[in-house]
Amino acid sequence: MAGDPIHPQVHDPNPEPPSADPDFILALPDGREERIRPDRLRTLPFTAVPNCFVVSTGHGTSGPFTFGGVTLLEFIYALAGREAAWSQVEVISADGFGTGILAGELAHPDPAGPILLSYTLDGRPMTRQEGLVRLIVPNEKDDALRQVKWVGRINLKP
Ligand SMILES: Nc1nc2c(c(=O)[nH]1)N[C@H]1C(S)=C(S)[C@@H](COP(=O)(O)O)O[C@H]1N2
Ligand SMILES: [Mo]
Repeated sequence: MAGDPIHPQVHDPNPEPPSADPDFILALPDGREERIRPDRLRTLPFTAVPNCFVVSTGHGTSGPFTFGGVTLLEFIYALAGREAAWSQVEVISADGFGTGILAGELAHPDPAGPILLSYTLDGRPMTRQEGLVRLIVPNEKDDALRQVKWVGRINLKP
């Protein structure tokens, strides 16, 4: 579907951040919205995932990288509560690029590693150009259509 940020079948990666502002919005299943500052992620449990690759049809494969941050599941539990009812999560950047994740992907992580809201790359903070906060989907090894840089909005869908 052309222009659908959640299903970009092919994509030329955007190298430039859409803005300097790294805050992002969390939309809860009931429609309430909260603005999240990236520093907030540092107060949540830290997980590092080694052997991650960013596989671009443009510039080829880069990595392996160790990305670190909070698992998307821990983030949702901390901010929305463990009892919140949601079946899908959309993670979207202000440049109009995004991906959808099913609850089951978070409940049963792939052996490659859990899906992360990542803010470190090989042990140092990610630059804004690199994403600053970036979704990392460790089992995506043949494309980078889910490795969303510059997370701008997380929508929890009932
Ligand atoms: N926000 C955002 N994230 C994105 C993209 C983009 O255009 N915007 N491109 C994707 C694609 S197609 C690729 S190949 C990788 C490139 O990541 P890199 O710039 O770290 O190499 O980012 C992915 N994440
Ligand atoms: Mo790509």
